[in-house]
Parts: sequence; structure tokens; C-alpha cells
Amino acid sequence: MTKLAAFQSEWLPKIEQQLKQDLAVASRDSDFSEMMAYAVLNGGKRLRPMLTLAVVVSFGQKITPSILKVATAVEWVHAYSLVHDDLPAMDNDLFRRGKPSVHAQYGEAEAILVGDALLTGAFHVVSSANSTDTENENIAAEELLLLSQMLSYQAGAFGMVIGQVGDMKNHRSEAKNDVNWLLNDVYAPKTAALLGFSAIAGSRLSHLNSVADNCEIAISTTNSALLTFGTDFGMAFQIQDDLDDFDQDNVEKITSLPHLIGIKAASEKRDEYLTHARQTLTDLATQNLTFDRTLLDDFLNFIG
Ligand code: GRG
Repeated sequence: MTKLAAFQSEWLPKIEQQLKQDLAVASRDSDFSEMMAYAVLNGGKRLRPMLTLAVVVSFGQKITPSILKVATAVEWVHAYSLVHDDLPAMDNDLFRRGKPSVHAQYGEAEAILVGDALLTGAFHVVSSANSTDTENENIAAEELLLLSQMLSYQAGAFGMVIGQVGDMKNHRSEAKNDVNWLLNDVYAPKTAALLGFSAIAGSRLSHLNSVADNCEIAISTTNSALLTFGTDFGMAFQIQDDLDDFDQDNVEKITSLPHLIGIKAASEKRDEYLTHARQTLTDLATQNLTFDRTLLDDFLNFIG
């Protein structure tokens, strides 16, 4: 069993439980809460919250109830993006994770509203992450504010949303369709930004109490290294997703990296991101004696 598999069997049920608990009271209307829960509790891998928690553990820190709650907020954002991405005006997908997509199940207007509520709800999750029964382990209010700011940056018009805008241009052939544009203006914001948030959130949450006995500049260097790690992981993850979906005969779908440069070159590009991410872990392990890279290495091995 890899370290990641053991970690997953311990933490996946806890992530699911946290999501379930928060979604049960997500709306004053129980039918609408049920729709929100349908969008989230349908078998996702929970890669993003798992990455946050894995980073915390890699720095030898304990996952407190507040940290677990913050880690799940990004899953609300991710779920909203999938609900809206499946809408007729976007990808028009009738199925998601093997079940009818939210608009197929409940209607288009409902799906728009479910997405809206999940996105706004994510910020409620972050801002109310502190648990009253573990007051001594609470996260400082300024830290929660900073994490909210980072999440909105990575999810919104500087991140995932603008990546989706790029993707739409791509489909309408308004885009330049060159490799750098696809990587930097579509893949990086659309997919890698949220994974970058997950990783830097884990780093920030691991260093909550260490400013006093560490140097602040070392902590901020570590935080940016984790942002880089999460972003590289996200880029490799997106390229792998494209390679898995690649269909040589489907000329309509000309918008992915393998279509632009072929399977071999796209695989090499994926490996470049993975190599860079491994180098980041090597640097972190050299600079930070408490850092154990094995769990994060397993995340990279999961891709290739
Ligand atoms: C609608 C604003 C807006 C954005 C949509 C995320 C996204 C942008 C679209 C989803 C389609 C897609 C192929 C995105 C690329 C990232 C990706 C591979 C998402 C799937 O993520 P997983 O594998 O999904 O983590 P699960 O189901 O495991 O949660």
C-alpha cells in the first residue's frame, strides 16, 4: 500500500463527512439543500482537499477540525464549476460521475442556482471554519481572510473562470491555438489554479504557529514553493486528462494539447511539469528538515 492509499483510506471518509455535514444545512429549503448535496456527494476523488491535507501532514502537522473544514471549501468551488460546465450553454453534458448531471436531474435554472449557491457557500465554509469546541486550535481570523482572498483569486476572473473563458474562445476558434497560449491562458487558470490554492492553503495552515520560532521569509518561500508544486501538479493532471480523452479521429475536438502537438510531445510536456514538481520537493526537503516528501511524491506518481 502506498502512503497515499493509506492516507486516503483514513481521510477520504472524514472529508466526505465534513462535506455531508455542511451541505445538510446549506439552505433554508431542504429540497434545494438536497440538490446541492446531489452536486457534491456523488463520488468525486476529492483530490483538492486531499492535497491540502497531504501538505499539512508532510510538514508534520496535525489536521485539526478547522483545517479539515477549510480544506473542503475548494471542493464546493470545484463542484460548482462542474455543475456550470455541464450546462447546455457550456459543455451540455447529461452525465457527470456516472449519474445524470445536475441540470439533467433537476432542470437548467436549478443547476445555475445550485452552482451559485455552492460558490458562495464555499466562502461561508472558509469563514466559519473555526470550531467552538476546539478553541485552542482555531485558525486566526486574518489567516481565514487571506485564504478567502486566495481562493477567490484562484477561482474567479484571475483563475478558473478566466481559464473557462479561454477554453470557450478555443472552441470557437477565436484563439491563437498555440501551445503557450493553451498552457498559460487555459490550462493554468482553468485547472492548475485551484490545485495551486489547495497546496498553498496546506502550507499556510501548516505554519500557523511557527512565525515566532521561524523566520517569516523562510515561511513565505515555502508557501510559494507549494503554490508552484500545486500548479505544476495541476498542469500535469490536465495534460494527462487530455491524453486519456484523446481521440485521434474526432477532428471537432481540436482544442487539447495532444491535438495541437501530438501524443508524444504532450506526454513529454506532462513529464516536464512532473520533473519540475519533483525538483520543488527536493528543494523543500533540503531546506526544511521537518518536511517529508513521500506523500506528495505519491500524488505525482498517481499521474505518471
Ligand atoms: C464553469 C467557471 C466554470 C469553470 C469550469 C473545471 C472546469 C472549469 C471544467 C470542468 C471540465 C474539465 C475537464 C476540467 C479540467 C479539470 C478536470 C480534469 C476536472 C475533473 O477533476 P477531477 O478529476 O474530478 O478531480 P472529480 O470528479 O474526481 O472531482
